[in-house]
Amino acid sequence: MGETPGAEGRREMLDRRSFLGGVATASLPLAPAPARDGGEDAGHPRPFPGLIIREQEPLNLESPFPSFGEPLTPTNRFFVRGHFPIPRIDPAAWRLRIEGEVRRALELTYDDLKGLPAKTIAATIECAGNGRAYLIPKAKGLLWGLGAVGNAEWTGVPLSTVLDEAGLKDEAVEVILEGADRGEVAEEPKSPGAIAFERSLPLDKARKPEVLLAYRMNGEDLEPEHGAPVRVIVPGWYGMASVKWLARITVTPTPFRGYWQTIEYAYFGRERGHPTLLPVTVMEVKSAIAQPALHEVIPPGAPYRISGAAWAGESQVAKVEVSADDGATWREATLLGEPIPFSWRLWECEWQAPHKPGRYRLMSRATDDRGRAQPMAHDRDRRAYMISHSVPIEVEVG
Ligand SMILES: Nc1nc2c(c(=O)[nH]1)N[C@H]1C(S)=C(S)[C@@H](COP(=O)(O)O)O[C@H]1N2
Ligand SMILES: [Mo]
Repeated sequence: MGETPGAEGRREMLDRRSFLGGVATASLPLAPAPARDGGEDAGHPRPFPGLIIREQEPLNLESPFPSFGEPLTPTNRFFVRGHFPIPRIDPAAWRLRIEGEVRRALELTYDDLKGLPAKTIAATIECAGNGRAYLIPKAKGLLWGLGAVGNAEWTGVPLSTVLDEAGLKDEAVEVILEGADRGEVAEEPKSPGAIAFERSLPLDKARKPEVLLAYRMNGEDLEPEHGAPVRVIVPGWYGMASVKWLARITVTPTPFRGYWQTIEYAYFGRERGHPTLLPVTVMEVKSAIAQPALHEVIPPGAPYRISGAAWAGESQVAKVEVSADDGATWREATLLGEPIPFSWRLWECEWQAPHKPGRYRLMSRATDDRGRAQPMAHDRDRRAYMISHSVPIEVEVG
């Protein structure tokens, strides 16, 4: 790059490194489409056995949610969500540009980034379309069941470290995070030709210490499917904010209105009653039942341990309750382990299966520490995103 501001900035950064030490609907839940095993396909490498293929190209894989029982989702069971073909990027050739409303444009190599002080954060990532299979009427888009969510440990450099190095100008209001993946959205609403996957963060979130430029997931280098060599992790926000294959950061003087936050991943907020299209951001409070699985057969009269996970975006899960009588009565579940900010909380609840054989519907509902309760029905203003309502799991006692 020669003597560009980028090269200058990079040198400065390296020199200063040492200083940086510092009830939804009346009807029954729909079973998601029959699953194919993510390890079955002969033509593709198979790092992901046991995942459900929702789409082959671009690759979209769902976790088998009923098999969850660990606080951390193993990487090879973590859902994969992509809009375009996966770019394969040689870490040695990777460059991250930081430009726009900054005092010094920077260009970082993989080694530059790895030389900066890193931290590790456990964070739950949920796709904003998770649970879409349960919407009635049937929604457009990928029909995820319960498993477009996972909890992993992410290691990387806070985005704020890099923004501080570049120096934000007074005019700066947002950062656009741009992935290296590109393509044309062929179905309506179409994109204006080939576009990148990119999302913006307002500066107040971009500067939060939890937002990372991550290069490791669960202690290993990122897999290509999860954004190698470097992705953004935006704890507390729906997955679309956590841009994979990060290539460029552009600091802007105005809010960004790109495709992936206006046409897609946007919902209707209400400002003084006027519906206003807003980008999807913070995760809602939500719980889901992992065990029993849908249509599981349970012996009558026996104790059964219902279990699952609950998460609440930027707040904490305060309680989870379970109902076996369509919401007439609720029992408080036990929250397991300790609360970890931005991470889901596993929970369990003993249930005495009825003696009378038949079909029963189990529901869970979470409440967060700000008093927000998980809704029983999907709010239409959210379109096909932020699907957080309680999904009943029907089981067969007999
Ligand atoms: N560059 C890029 N980043 C992306 C996406 C994408 O298509 N391209 N998909 C987003 C969406 S919608 C989600 S839910 C998460 C999923 O992350 P994962 O595939 O590691 O589970 O990545 C986000 N980051
Ligand atoms: Mo997503």
